[in-house]
Amino acid sequence: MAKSFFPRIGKIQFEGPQSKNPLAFKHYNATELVEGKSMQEHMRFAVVYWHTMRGNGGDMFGWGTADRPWQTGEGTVKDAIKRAQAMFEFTSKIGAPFYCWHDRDVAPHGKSLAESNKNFDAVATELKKLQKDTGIKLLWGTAQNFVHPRYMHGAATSCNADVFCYAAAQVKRAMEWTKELDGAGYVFWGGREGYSTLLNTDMKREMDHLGRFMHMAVDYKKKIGMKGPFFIEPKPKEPTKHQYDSDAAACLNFLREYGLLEHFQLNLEVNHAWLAGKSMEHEMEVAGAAGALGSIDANMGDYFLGWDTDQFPTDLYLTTQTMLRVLKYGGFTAGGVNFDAKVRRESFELDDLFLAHIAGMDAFARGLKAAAAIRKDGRIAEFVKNRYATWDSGIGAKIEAGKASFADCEKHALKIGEVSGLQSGRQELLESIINEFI
Ligand code: XLS
Ligand code: NI
Ligand code: NI
Repeated sequence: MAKSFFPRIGKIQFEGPQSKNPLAFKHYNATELVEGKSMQEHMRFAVVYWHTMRGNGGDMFGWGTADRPWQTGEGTVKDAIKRAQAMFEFTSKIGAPFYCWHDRDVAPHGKSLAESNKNFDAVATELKKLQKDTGIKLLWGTAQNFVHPRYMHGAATSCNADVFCYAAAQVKRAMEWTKELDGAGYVFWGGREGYSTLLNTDMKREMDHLGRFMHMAVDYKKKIGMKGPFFIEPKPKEPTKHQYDSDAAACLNFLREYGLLEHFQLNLEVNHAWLAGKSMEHEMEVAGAAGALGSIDANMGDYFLGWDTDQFPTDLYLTTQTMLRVLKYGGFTAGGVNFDAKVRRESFELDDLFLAHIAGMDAFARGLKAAAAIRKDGRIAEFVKNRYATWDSGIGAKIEAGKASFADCEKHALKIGEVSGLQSGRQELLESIINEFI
């Protein structure tokens, strides 16, 4: 067995709500059944390679702060393999069944595409071995098409066709490895697919290129017999001013316009929803209603900072609302709860990685339990159902069935003379009912 990176920490155990042990779960009990399914199966937690392994706490104003013993060396393939071992040790000890990567988190950039591919192949071969040894699975893979300077104008939406090809080649390889590593899905987050000024941008042409790119990906997926779904991850801004995949509705519109909807679902991220001025539950409803709720990137922002702070999700209202939607739409199949979250710059110790994931996993466990209890209680669902009662019979039912015209509506309105029987929306009551369960 390789050297341990977390020698002082064993496998994190469930100790129950009374426990004061910071390195134990108080609510996440992997095997506990909720609505007939284990917590582990409900949530399908994943640890991310980028923040957890590669994040160093650096920001625009300061150097990295984080103690990360695997971040040593020259950034060689050998170092990357050591880091992979740290990743699997961490993920095993925290008890998450899945992990996620970008190609370039895993292995170093080479001087050419061929060299980058070689690096990636070498580390991914080690990942395969580590997956086998630990039983940890890949939730999704993705290509990092935004860090390198070649992607300054975008990848699939770059003004330069050579860049498009480079990006396609990277996605091709990342898809191959996702398939080889049995990834449950594959993600497209449009890193720099967007623009900063229309003065230099042919937006329609860029969108057409993005549509083309996605069709090429779909074709390649068929060709290699890759099974899991593709996910698009919306985000409205950062790094560009206007990202094309701005929110769930914009992504669905893009997918419909380019005839791609049957091949894609959405991977929704809390902080991205907030940047779009939307709540996570709104985004989930939009995706769910279109049959495209695929997976979630679990994190949260800060109410007072307007950027993607990617904090660990510890807000119980958020996790409850999130799990209410997950349950409403039948649970995850290929997707899961992926912690696209990073510890604060001040939380620089190794233990903080564990503490943060425990906080997030416990918050989701409580959210799941609260959501199940709210559903069992039934008052909220019944309220919503009754609120639409006028649509269940008479003129309402006729309209829903497509059997009424404007003239029929007019006749009905003339007959009743005025609307009576409007009922209160009871928002405050409903909010206090939610509070009963939190
Ligand atoms: C960045 C995104 C990114 C994707 C994967 O804001 O959240 O991390 O999840 O490319
Ligand atoms: Ni994300
Ligand atoms: Ni993000």
